[in-house]
Amino acid sequence: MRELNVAIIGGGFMGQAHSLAYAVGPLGADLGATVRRAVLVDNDAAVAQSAAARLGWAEWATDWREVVARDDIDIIDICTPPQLHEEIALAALAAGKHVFCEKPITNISTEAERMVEAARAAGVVTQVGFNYRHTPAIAFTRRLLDEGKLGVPLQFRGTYLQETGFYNTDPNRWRARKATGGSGASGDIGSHVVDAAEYLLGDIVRVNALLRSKGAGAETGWRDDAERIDDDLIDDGGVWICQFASGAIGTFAASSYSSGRKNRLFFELDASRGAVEFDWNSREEFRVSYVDEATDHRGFRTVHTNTEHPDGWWRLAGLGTGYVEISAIQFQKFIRAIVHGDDVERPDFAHALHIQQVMDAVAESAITGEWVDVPRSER
Ligand code: SOE
Repeated sequence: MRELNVAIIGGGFMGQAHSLAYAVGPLGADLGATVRRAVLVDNDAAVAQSAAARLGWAEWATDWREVVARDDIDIIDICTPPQLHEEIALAALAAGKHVFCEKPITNISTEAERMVEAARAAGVVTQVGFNYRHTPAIAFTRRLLDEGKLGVPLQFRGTYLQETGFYNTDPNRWRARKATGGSGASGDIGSHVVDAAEYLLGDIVRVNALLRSKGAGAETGWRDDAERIDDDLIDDGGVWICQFASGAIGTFAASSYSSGRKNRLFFELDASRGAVEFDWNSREEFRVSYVDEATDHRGFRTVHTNTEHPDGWWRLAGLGTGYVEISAIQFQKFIRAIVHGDDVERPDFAHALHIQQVMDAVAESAITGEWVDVPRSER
């Protein structure tokens, strides 16, 4: 059987999530190849050595350029801070590697445009780590839309709330600076709910946003402190409204200062024949309502996902499809695309470019106070 050798660049939090996904993914489905955790790269030798041993990588290294050039490596998986994504991806694409990149694809969409062009020229498989969309309940919502069972989407209301801001207080961590992290909660976690929205409803074409920055003082918002918007001020969250190309409309909220919220990605979707409600904190189920329900049975019903649903992990509903499983599912799709040329929809570089263009528009609108158009995607 074909063996695919992976080199992962970055041995931190997402490096661990990806390592678990590589270990579990091939056991959960026939991918047509084995996946070998060949090299873990981190610029800190001690981190690289300990993470490689702990996460089951055959080798460790500190020089990503040397690893990208190796003929025995088939896949480069980028788990570094986003300001490094473009340089590593362009080198890996030039070397003919398939590239998986953590989100955001980059901090600014002009960099992402170059990555999309290089990927097209290289003719390889690319994907970005918008993993929540692979949750069976979200993938099934997309199936209901595709089959017309929900009718025409009317309104999407999505939120992604965490309380990490209160506890991740190191001012020197890369996420705390715009020059390295690119944005605060709006791009870091807001991009996930934007991806879910575009996966379900298609392109967002314009946005209007308010962002708040802790650095701007607790009582004021982003727009009131325009002079405070420097290269390194990041948002602690924000709200924005949008219009989709389909004519549907949407509202979003993202915050890393939502006390008590434990990684709560949540959305409601209203459509002409029904509605869906999803909460990552109850991810084994979702709630659906159909307009044409019998009059004495109208209202939301709770559906529990299992192998009846896309990428359902267990026949027995309620066993759990968590963060490792959705990351394993995303890699199953990535590997199948490499081995079999599967054209199943995946968040490739071209899709991730559009997400970045939406987030760039959110950041611009938060400064100008105006509606900002988003280029149509090239998907
Ligand atoms: C932010 O706290 C974060 O780690 C995101 O960066 C990830 O993309 C998300 O999956 C979990 O939360």
